Amino acid sequence: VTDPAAAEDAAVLTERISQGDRSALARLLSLVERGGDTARDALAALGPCPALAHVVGITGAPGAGKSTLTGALVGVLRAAGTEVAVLAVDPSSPFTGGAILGDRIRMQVHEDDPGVFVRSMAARNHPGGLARATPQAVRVLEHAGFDPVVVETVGVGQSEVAIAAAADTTVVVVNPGWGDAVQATKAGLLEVGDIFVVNKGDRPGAAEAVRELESVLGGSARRSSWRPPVLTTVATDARGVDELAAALAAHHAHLRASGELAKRRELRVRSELRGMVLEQLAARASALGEGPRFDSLVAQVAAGSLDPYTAARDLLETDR
Ligand SMILES: Nc1nc2c(ncn2[C@@H]2O[C@H](COP(=O)(O)OP(=O)(O)OP(=O)(O)O)[C@@H](O)[C@H]2O)c(=O)[nH]1
Ligand SMILES: [Mg+2]
Repeated sequence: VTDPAAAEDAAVLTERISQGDRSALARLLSLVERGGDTARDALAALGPCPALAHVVGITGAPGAGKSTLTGALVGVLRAAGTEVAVLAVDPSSPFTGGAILGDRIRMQVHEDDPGVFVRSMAARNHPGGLARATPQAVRVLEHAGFDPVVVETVGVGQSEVAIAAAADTTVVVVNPGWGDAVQATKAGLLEVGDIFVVNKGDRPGAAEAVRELESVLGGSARRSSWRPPVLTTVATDARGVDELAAALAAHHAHLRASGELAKRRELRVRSELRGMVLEQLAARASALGEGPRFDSLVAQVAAGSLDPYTAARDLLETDR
C-alpha cells in the first residue's frame, strides 16, 4: 500500500534536488536506502532518467587504499571542473550504517566543496556485499547531475563481481607483495577489472606486482578489445592519480565507441530489475509466513493431517 504523504514528500524532494539542494538529495538517498514502498514512491517521483554519468566502481581488498585513492581522484576530477559523487558501500558494518568509509573520504577531500557529494551505505546482507540500494542510489546521483559517480566497495567474496554489474568502469586496487595477482585471479577480478591499480607504490615490490598482473592479464581470455592498463599509484601523495583519471576517460571513450556502454547499462538494468522483483517477492513471502491462515496450516502439518507441500501451495494460491 502506497503512502500518499511519502509520495508527495518524494515529489517535493525531487523538485528540490533538481534545484541543487544537497540536503534534499541526502534525504532522498535515505529513503532509497530504506527500501520498500517509500523508496518506490521516491524513485517513481524521480521519473524515468536516462543514464548520463560515467559510473566508476573501485574495488579491492580491505585496506588496499581505495578510499585514499578515491579522495585523490576526486581532487583531480574537481580540478578539471567536474561534479563528482562518491558512494562508499560498506559490507562490513550492518549496524553503524556504514558511515565509516564515507567519513574517511569526507575528511580527506573538499569538505566544503559543493561539487563533491559523499555518501556511505551499508550493504547489509545483500549477496555480493553491494548494497541493494546501490543501483537506485546511483540513479538518483546521476539525476542530480553528478558525473562521474564513483562507487567504492570493499572486495570481500563476490562483491568485486557484483560491483562490475553496477559500474561502467571497474577499477581493481591491489598492493605490492606476492600473491595479490594470484588472489585477483581466484576472485575473478581479472575478468571484471577494466583498470588495475597497484597502490602503495612507495612500498617494495610494486614493479614486480605490475609485471605479475600484466603477465596474468596477458594470459587471460577476455572478450573485450580493451586491454586493461596496470597503473601504479601512491594514493597518499596523489601520485599516479592523473594517469588514473586519464585511463578512466580513455575507457569511457572506448565503451562509447565500441557500443559496449549500452550493453553494460542493459546488464545493469537487468540486475537492478531482478533485485527489485526479488525484494518484493521476499516481502510477499514473509507476509505469507505469518497470520491465522499460516498458523492453521502449520497446525495441520504438525498434526499430520496435511503435507507441507500442499500447505505451501495452498498459501501461495490463496494469496493471489
Ligand atoms: N604507504 C602507503 N599507504 C597508503 C597508500 N594509500 C593508502 N595508504 C594507507 O593505507 C591505509 C588504508 O587506506 P584506505 O584508503 O582506508 O583503504 P581502503 O581500501 O579504503 O580500506 P577499507 O575501506 O577499510 O577496505 C591507510 O592507513 C592509508 O593511509 C599509499 O599509496 N601508500
Ligand atoms: Mg575505504
